[in-house]
Amino acid sequence: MPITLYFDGAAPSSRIALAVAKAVGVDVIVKKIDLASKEHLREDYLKLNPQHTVPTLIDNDFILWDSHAIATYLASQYGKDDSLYPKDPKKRAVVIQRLFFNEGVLYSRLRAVGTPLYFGLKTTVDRDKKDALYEALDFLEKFLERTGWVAGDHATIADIACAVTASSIEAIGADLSGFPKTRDWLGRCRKSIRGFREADDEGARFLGETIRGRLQPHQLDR
Ligand SMILES: N[C@@H](CCC(=O)N[C@@H](CS)C(=O)NCC(=O)O)C(=O)O
Repeated sequence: MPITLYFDGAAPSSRIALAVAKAVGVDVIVKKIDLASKEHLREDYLKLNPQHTVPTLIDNDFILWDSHAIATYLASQYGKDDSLYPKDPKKRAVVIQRLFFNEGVLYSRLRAVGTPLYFGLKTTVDRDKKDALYEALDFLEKFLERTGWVAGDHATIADIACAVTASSIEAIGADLSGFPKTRDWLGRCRKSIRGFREADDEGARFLGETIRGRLQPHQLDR
């Protein structure tokens, strides 16, 4: 049975799961769940994922949601080697720490800024939310100082997760000019991680255009 990924490209989480599938080299059937038309609240989707988030992955009778959990599953179950998700306990622990960083800090702060804009509930950004988003980018810039990668000395699923989020932050109009290491790393992720652009570009562009179309001028200036 093919693997199915329930997905809305506007959601960075969906693009993280798809980008990891492509990097691992596993085929998935993508089924669109349109958040804007509330398809994630449909009864059939709630039966799969009562938390009604995207993405959700179905692999035979195995159902999993949360892009970070999906990333670890796809890399361990289908990865040809352990380069995207190292088996060494210490290396793996750093990858996991950065996945938690993405979920709990970087992506969470993007959501706080982006979600009300995406759903047309606001046209401005609160100062504290904007500051928190830039602080998360400061952390990311620091992580990249040692090796140029988020965890360890090469690309892992932590780079994929953080890069999808960073590319969405860039797409909505945040000013990345003060984050040279982040910009350089994002370029390397786009160039060197298999399938990254295919999974990320279109959704990031759509998210960016939607949000920038709603934002009043200079709201995301640092
Ligand atoms: N930690 C989750 C976050 C997923 C998430 O919050 N997705 C949002 C879109 S960005 C969503 O599905 N929102 C709909 C809802 O929560 O009802 C993941 O990484 O998959």
